[in-house]
Amino acid sequence: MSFLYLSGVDLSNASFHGRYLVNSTFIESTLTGMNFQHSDLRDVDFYKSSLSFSSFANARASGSDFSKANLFGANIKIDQLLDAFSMSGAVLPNKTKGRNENLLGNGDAEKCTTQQWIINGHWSSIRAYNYSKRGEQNSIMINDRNFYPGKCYFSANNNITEASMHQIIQLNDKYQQWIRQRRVIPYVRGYFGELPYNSGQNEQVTFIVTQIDSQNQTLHSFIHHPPMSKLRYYEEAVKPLLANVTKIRIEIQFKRGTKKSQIEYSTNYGFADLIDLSIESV
Ligand SMILES: [Ca+2]
Repeated sequence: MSFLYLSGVDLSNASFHGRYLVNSTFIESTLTGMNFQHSDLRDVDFYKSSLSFSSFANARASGSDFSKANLFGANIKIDQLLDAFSMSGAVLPNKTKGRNENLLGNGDAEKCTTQQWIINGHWSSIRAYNYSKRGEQNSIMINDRNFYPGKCYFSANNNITEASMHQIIQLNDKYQQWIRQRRVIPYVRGYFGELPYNSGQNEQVTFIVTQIDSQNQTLHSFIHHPPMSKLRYYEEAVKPLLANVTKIRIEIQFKRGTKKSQIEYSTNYGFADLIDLSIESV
């Protein structure tokens, strides 16, 4: 048996032990308690299927789409899920919700340099700073979730009123195919705000997400204004991706606080850390 196209079927407790099912489709199917042990499930589409209590022991699942699937209680290893193409919105075996990989490099500033970001303007206008100089930032509890900002964060440092940096994400063929096939949305998360040791200096971080086509034409661009506060983890779904998008550009802008007096400017800029852009199934 090879390629199967099954949509909306019920195969509960059936066995596909050791089968070659590469490129098969099981969209919105009921596959609870299925035996997929030792199966070759590369590039299989399990979108919105119910896979609870199924076993994937020793199965190959690279490139598979588990978006919005229910994997509660399933026997599948985290390595297998990380090897899959998408686990966006899936209910994972431990009941947590799946999300896709961060497509940005060094979004968490943990290289403690601006490596992988392109600085617009003078190269030294944005830097990665060390938290330890301002006190440890090992773990921060926000909205009942733990965040680990780590050693470093980004901020601006020059005498200018604003500075910005960006990354361009080239979407691979698989992502481009997915975008044409499904409604998907870029999702930006980040730890943005005023520096923890400043208060009310009006420094600001904004970010711009731009969708670009293969001809380098801008399809859509939008400026996001995360609310500024001392400690704020921000997350927001961006406009759904257009079918012909091939690249996403994300730009982070740091703006200096308002003028303190006629001659003196505030030297404080906003900070950003844990910047994350993933593409999720809606
Ligand atoms: Ca960090």
